[in-house]
Amino acid sequence: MEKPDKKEGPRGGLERILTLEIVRVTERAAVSAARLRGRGDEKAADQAAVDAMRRELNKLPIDGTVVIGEGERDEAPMLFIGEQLGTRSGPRVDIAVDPLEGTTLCAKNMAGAIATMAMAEDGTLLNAPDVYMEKIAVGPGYPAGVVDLDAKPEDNIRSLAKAKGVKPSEITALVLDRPRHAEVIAGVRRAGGAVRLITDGDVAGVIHTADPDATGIDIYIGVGGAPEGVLAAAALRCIGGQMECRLVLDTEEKRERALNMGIKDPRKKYLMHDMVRGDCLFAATGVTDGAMLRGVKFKGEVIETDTVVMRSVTGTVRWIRAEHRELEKFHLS
Ligand code: VTB
Repeated sequence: MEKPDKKEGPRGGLERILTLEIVRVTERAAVSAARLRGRGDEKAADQAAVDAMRRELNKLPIDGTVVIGEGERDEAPMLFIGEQLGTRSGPRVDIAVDPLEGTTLCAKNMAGAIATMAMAEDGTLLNAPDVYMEKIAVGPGYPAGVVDLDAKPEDNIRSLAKAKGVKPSEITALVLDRPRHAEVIAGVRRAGGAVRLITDGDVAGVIHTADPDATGIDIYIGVGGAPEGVLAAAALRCIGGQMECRLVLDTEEKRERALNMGIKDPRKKYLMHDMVRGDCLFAATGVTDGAMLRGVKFKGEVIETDTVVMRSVTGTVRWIRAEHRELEKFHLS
């Protein structure tokens, strides 16, 4: 008898067909948010992306549960953690969403806003509360443990340079431009490394490390949102690389919230495979033009979108430039 192919589902892995389905989801969210680029209204742009993403997710043949979403039920009317999505007739899956990653970037019409989501086998995504998370990430091709979340930034830069076979001065770290990162930035520079600062958008920031030749980024270091951390881990799991993270649970209230989500050790160091334990899919569509993806283009009769979609089972990464001609589907008027 032929063995069921793990790569094709339905018994194992995620259905291959869902790869294209999640592209539709991020495309719709990106188009809806893009209509509100540069209006200075973060909330409205985020809400538009949420509505579109939810509408589309509910059409998918899945029995999905939001594990990374817009917040808990009482604070988010849609795509809240625990919300059930899909037609409920397909495979059970965990869903992580960030309908508009970089709301400020979108509101100010600055580079790098994306609509993004990940889908994984049931019960395999870390259920992270919406708190800060310490993160360090590098791309594929390095020995395991080449960088360490608990090491000094300068030591990580030196270790990475050695593994890459270059001088520390040829290493560039991507860091969110925040006062809390003063010491990280100083440490990278003390080792001789360069820093590239971003104002927002560390999901794409982590993904940049996977292709240093193209992006000029070797390592991501810093404290960002935990939901963004899990989404980035899903992407990196598809394309390869290493990531280490720790939730910042610095108050009793946060520790309590985490405990309610099943997190018993508040100081646990999560490796990529702890955050995304099973097969997963990841997709992101550009809202504004960015280094990774082009933003949505409104061209009268045609809307263009630019999406990357990844699948961990095979490691395939697809870049999908789409021209949409049936515009009613975007519910824009
Ligand atoms: C990061 C970044 C996001 O939040 O996670 C950041 O990737 C962290 O929070 O795009 P602070 O802004 O409070 O520093 C975002 O900027 C927005 O979600």
